[in-house]
Amino acid sequence: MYRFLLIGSIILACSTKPESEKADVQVTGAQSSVVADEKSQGGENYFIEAYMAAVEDIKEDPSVAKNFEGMVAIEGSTFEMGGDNDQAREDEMPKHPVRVGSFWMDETEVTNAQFKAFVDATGYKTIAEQEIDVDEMMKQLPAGTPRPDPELLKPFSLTFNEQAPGRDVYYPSEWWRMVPGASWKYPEGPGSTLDGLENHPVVHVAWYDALAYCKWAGKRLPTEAEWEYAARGGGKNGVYPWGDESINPEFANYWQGDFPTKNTVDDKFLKTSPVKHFASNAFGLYDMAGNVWEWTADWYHYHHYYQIAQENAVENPKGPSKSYDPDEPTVPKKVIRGGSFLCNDSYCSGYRVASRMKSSPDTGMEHTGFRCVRDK
Ligand SMILES: [Ca+2]
Ligand SMILES: [Ca+2]
Repeated sequence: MYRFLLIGSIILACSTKPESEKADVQVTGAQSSVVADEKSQGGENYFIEAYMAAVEDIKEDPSVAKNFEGMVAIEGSTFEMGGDNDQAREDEMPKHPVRVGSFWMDETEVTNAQFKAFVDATGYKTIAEQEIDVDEMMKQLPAGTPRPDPELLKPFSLTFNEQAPGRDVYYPSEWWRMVPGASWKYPEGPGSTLDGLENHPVVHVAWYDALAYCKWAGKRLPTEAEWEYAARGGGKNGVYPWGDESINPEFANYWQGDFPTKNTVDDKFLKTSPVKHFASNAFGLYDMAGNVWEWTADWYHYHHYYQIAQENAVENPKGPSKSYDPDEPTVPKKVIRGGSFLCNDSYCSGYRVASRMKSSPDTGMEHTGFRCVRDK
């Protein structure tokens, strides 16, 4: 999903598509080429400049930055990064040696209470809460594109909707719904609250929002390599943070049943769960499998491991300079890790320690959060 394209596609849909297709948020090549090009990776379109400016405005809070409570010290080492079992996808290959330095990592995903403390201190507004600057948007669309109905461009975020059973194929564009007013504060949209969710991971945060939080806290996002090393908890070739035993509802918050039509909720959580509900891995890190996906610092590139794999361990890799996702080649994406309450073996198996997924950095979703690290 790519917020910038979603908005662009709404505007273009208003002028070029029949009524019946207006709700279709599937990104097409034609739309993508109009509103996104390589520049968007360099932060040169208006929106990304604005997002980065908001991050730059955030000041580190010295009292938070000195606080190591809730963080785990991780000793650096060399490990084998990449796919371990027959579920591994092409982008997890080849497995290759990587050396990461020592660092501190948040033992849990950043919670709603923690994110609220950040917002209270800084007044930061997440991307999902921001009004869309239609004038700027129009400048980046073909001349003559009609102005959209402002009602269609209210701030929104994406929530998941279980699908009716009985079909052969389902598409993400159908199970994700643009909900006006949904944001980290109102995870299901207007009327929903965070009551009782203080200790759940914050969601609907875009990569830039995560960056802003990390900066305030004197932290940073983990690299993809740091994240995988941490998830493995010192294990060598384990498939999951706990080892090789198949996932079951006692180990993590994921999706039991048929995705995306029937969640049997054997783990008791339809959506997010309180952090630390499930056991930690050997490093003392919680929810490295499931609950919510976690942003990493790195761009996603499908062939990245082939590009860097060598016999000698790569030192502290920081990801490729450019993103490439063959599914949506014009959309730059960051790596997300660990899977979410929506993952199961029939769909993404994202809770495997080597599993890679990707998401556009301007887009918050109901199943995506983050945790931070600090140099050691
Ligand atoms: Ca669940
Ligand atoms: Ca997680």
